[in-house]
Amino acid sequence: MSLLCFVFQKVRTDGTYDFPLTEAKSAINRPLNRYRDVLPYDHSRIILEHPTTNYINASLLKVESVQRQYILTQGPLSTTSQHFWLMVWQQQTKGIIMLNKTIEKNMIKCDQYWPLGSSNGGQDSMTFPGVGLQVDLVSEAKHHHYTYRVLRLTETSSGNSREVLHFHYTTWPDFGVPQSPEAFNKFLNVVIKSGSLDASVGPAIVHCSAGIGRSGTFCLVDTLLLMLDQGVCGSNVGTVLEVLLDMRRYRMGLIQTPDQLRFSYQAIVQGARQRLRQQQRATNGSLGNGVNPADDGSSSDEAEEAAEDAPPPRP
Ligand code: PTR
Ligand code: PTR
Ligand code: PTR
Repeated sequence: MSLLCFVFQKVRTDGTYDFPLTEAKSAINRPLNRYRDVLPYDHSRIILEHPTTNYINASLLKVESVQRQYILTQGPLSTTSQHFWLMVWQQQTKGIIMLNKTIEKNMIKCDQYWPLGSSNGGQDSMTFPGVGLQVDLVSEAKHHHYTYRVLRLTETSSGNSREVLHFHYTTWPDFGVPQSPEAFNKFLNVVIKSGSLDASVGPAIVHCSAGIGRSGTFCLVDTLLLMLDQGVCGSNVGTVLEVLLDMRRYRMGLIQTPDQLRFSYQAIVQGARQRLRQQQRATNGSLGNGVNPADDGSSSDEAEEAAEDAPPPRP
């Protein structure tokens, strides 16, 4: 067994907790779970305010040391898309991070919960009368590995509305990894720059099909890079594993394969290098010597990619 598989095995044994799952397993809520074996613990589940149900398969994951919070959830079922939007509204979420496609391996892995748009042969608007909400597609921009959408969420009774940003990574297979750490970090940078992960807005919602494998990978990489930014830790193996084991207390099964764990390390290292280069460029710029010792020759590529995939403006 390789070292990586050994380490992953340790994550699975040490990172499996026996917290109660009473609500998720109750007869009335069972049909609201996409997978029988992926459930939110009672202690961290999101509680909806609604006359007929308070349940959704979603967990609040908190990283106290850097004040980051995420809501991890399953890809909505056709019966639970309305609960998903109610959660977005009630939690004051600014950004939704979607890491799967609605159909994978010829199977439906997630409901088409947002309007596809008339330019894609769909509708520009969807209504969810059961929760009194309407969702409109405002704009859509397709990039190589992701699509960025602006949606408008309206409470139909009051007419109050909010913009919600939709960051949809489109090339990450389930139980697989993204094409490269660079492609993933570019996406992560766009999400970070939008302000959707900031502590001043409601928790971002991160989902894939089960809301554990790809979603766990996203959160682990983002948190470790934030810790590095804030000087909270070094990116040594111990810290990465400690953070992952702690995250697994909030939602089960985060990171599903040894490859996803390996990819997390690679993306953390690539993201850390990128930040270092940016810092050194900024320092050299302020010194005005024009020399960048840490530059590995990729800066012109980065500039081109940055231009191609320019992050959305901060609303
Ligand atoms: N079977 C492969 C190996 O041993 O190298 C890879 C692998 C190992 C995959 C362990 C997953 C592993 O963890 P688990 O058996 O808990 O899924
Ligand atoms: N029981 C399902 C399965 O093993 O297929 C649960 C599952 C499905 C778990 C998808 C993880 C999955 O991947 P992700 O969390 O990345 O959607
Ligand atoms: N190709 C670059 C990369 O992802 O490495 C593109 C890029 C670089 C995009 C940096 C965003 C970046 O963030 P910042 O705006 O901080 O430069």
